[in-house]
Amino acid sequence: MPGGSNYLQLMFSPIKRIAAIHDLSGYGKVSLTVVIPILSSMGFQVCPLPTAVLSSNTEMPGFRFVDLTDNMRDFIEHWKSLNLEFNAIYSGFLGSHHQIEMVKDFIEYFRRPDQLVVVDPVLGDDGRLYDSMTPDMVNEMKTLIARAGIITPNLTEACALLDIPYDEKMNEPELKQLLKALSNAGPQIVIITNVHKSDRKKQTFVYAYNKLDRRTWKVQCDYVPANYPGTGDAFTSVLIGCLMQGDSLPVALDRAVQFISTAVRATYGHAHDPKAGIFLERVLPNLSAPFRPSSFELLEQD
Ligand code: PXL
Repeated sequence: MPGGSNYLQLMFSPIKRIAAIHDLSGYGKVSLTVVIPILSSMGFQVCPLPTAVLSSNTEMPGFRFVDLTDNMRDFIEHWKSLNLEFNAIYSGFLGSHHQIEMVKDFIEYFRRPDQLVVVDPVLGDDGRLYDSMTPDMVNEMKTLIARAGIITPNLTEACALLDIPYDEKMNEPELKQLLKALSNAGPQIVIITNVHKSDRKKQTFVYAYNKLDRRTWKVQCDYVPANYPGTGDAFTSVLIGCLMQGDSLPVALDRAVQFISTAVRATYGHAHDPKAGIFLERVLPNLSAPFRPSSFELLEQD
């Protein structure tokens, strides 16, 4: 009978399974309401482990919040008793150092060969840490990224994880050093998002380093003068889906960047509160469309 403890869940499974450790926000597209539709429409089964339930994302005034730390412990025990196995583990925004520790234990317990372990070390943006982030959490996050295969910090988070001052105008050799220093902390692939260049005020870039082949990639992002919460979650979800579909790292980066850019453009023209996030449903079908890589660049190896 399927579901029994000896059932070969992964080897013969027609569908790959992803444990997604994020919050669930009722309104304003972020976290699980972004992760689940994207990865489901790319053909993967998402098993959410909610860290908290909110009435809306935290950008909305007056949001309500229920912390699920204690329930998480119990849910994980249940998953252990079901002998669940995952092809990927993906964690995002975490609410306390206890939750970060729990994700570390989760990875240790559920680790298996050929598994993608992706940690988005959500700590801050634009040079400052979010109000809820304590020094304890930053330190705990340093030990969590050591257990990941892929991390996707923005520039602010990359600097915080390395205890260096945030410098918006970092040049390319400095960025390469940052990528390598982070990969020396553990992860095979380090992806830094939201990098601005001093000479191109209106453009942002994604940089990625794979320590297996020692190659560094750069992808340019379109500029649209609006900030939507949840685009980081969408970027990392598409990236994971692409890698699990068999794309190379640069093609996965390119597809993720193009998807976000299309989503932002599809949203921007409407009279819409940016705090509510992107109109994801309008662009989800793009994830099944044929893709033409267009903007990735290989940087010179040192
Ligand atoms: O990763 C974005 C995010 C996740 N979770 C919550 C948020 C946001 C961004 O605003 O409010 C609750």
